[in-house]
Amino acid sequence: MTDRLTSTSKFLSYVLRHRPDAVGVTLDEAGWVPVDVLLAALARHGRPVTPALLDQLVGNTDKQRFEVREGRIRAAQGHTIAVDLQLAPAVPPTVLYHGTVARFLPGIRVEGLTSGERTHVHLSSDLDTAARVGARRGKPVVLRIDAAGMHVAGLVLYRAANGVWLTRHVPPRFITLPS
Ligand code: HQG
Repeated sequence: MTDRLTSTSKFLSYVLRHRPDAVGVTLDEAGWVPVDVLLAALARHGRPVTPALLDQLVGNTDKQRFEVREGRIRAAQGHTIAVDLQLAPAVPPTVLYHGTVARFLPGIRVEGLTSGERTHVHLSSDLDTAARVGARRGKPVVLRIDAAGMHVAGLVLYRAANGVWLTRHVPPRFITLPS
């Protein structure tokens, strides 16, 4: 991505996941805001985004962080504000992965994976993606999650529009730490 795309993507993520009030917009209960309302608000706050740039962000970025539907936009996942994405529970693949770093392992051993500030724990369907997620914080450690076991135990998993898997909590018994 170009610098402009990256910085715009980060600011839009901030607004649509965490702080819509930063530009004076309100999200509906599922996290949506009309595109024209958002673009006007961004311009008013000195962060103008053209429709063409927005199209690029929605269509072409690596992670498909944003969804556009019927003239509205939302973040596909990653929220800290309370939204109900209205995703249907999904049957997960047998194994999912979570990328983290060694300093979090003692907590994870005891509590499992918790969502922290966010509404959900984020899981990836492939090792490489999980390693990249972990690498944001240091040397990545990839945990193997027994997603089939979670499903059988009645724990609910969701697949966001961009393929990220979401769940409220992963208890320790479903986590294999690297040896
Ligand atoms: C850790 C980015 C101690 C957890 C990424 C993680 C992802 C615990 C951190 C998305 C713990 C939370 C989400 C426990 C979990 N004790 N530490 N019991 N349970 N943790 O950022 O998964 O670029 O909220 O391992 O690519 O790192 O923003 O979650 O390290 O898809 O689109 O607590 O954010 O996407 O960190 O990342 P985060 P995450 P974007």
